[in-house]
Amino acid sequence: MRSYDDFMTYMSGVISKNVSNEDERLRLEKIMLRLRDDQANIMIVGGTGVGKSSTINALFDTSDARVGVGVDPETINIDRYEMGNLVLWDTPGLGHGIKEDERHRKNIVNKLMERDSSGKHLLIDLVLVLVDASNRDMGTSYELIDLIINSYAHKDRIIIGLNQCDMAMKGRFWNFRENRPEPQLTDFLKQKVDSIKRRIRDTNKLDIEPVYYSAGYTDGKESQKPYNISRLFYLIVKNLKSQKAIMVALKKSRDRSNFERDDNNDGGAGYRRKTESSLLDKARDVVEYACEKIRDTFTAVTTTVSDVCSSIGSFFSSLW
Ligand SMILES: Nc1nc2c(ncn2[C@@H]2O[C@H](COP(=O)(O)OP(=O)(O)O)[C@@H](O)[C@H]2O)c(=O)[nH]1
Ligand SMILES: [Mg+2]
Repeated sequence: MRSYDDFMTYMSGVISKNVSNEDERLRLEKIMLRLRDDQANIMIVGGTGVGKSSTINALFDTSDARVGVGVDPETINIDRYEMGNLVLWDTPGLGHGIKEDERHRKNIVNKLMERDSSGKHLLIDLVLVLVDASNRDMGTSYELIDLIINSYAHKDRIIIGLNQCDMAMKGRFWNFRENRPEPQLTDFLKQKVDSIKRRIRDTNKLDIEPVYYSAGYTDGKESQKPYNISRLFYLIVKNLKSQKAIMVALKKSRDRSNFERDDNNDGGAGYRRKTESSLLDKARDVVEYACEKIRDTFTAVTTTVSDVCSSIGSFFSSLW
């Protein structure tokens, strides 16, 4: 039991157990059906070779991904990957020359302002901007970051990832055997994080804490596992709203070893715990939303919430 469908069936079961009125139960089923058909849309944007595809593969189970062909000429450069309730928009960054950049800028802005099918909300639920951690000339990256901050209304749902942190000092001070940075590299990466943070605060009056990580790689017989993907995954879940976070979490990669190495040095346990606790909060939000919609009594809401919280933990644990 780990699909979003299973999850919604389970949630419906728990909620309707506490709804005695037949009419309210029918209304509840409708709400749950609507939530079940919902999708979470994440834009992953960054220059060619920064590691967008590798990051997607490290984070998510892409085995059932359907690749969409751009039909809209305005967004022809954006690749769409649909995996059930999760949709990823793989979007090129800037730095391709004046003419092409102009087109990419338009693509990005259009996508960030696009509405979902209801017309009530923005289509894109979260943006992950990827920057190469070894990048010394940040001009183009800042241009991209500024563009996104200025065009996207959900400022608190912009994540900045510094990928290829293993290569940030040309591979020096990366402990290949233990797959982690040595203190010299950690210092370097922390300085990079701080300088990006400061630049964004000064220019955009916004606080964003970039996260450095490595998506890892496989290259013939050489391969390296990811580092800090657990932290990136946690940030994504934490920043998304209620059911959207759950949809995304249920698409977590089944390869556990992707989530074992991070800056907590505890085999992934710390971020796992934080992610599970965040998911429990999101599940609580879904329950409260559904109960409010059917105008159930206050007692029924609190009973349902505590029912869900006491039994849903194992559902989320099964993701690891
Ligand atoms: N050393 C290292 N290589 C990486 C990392 N992430 C991606 N790569 C490699 O960088 C190249 C470009 O990655 P890809 O995911 O195709 O980038 P995209 O063009 O943004 O989709 C590939 O050869 C990857 O194996 C990383 O964290 N560390
Ligand atoms: Mg790619």
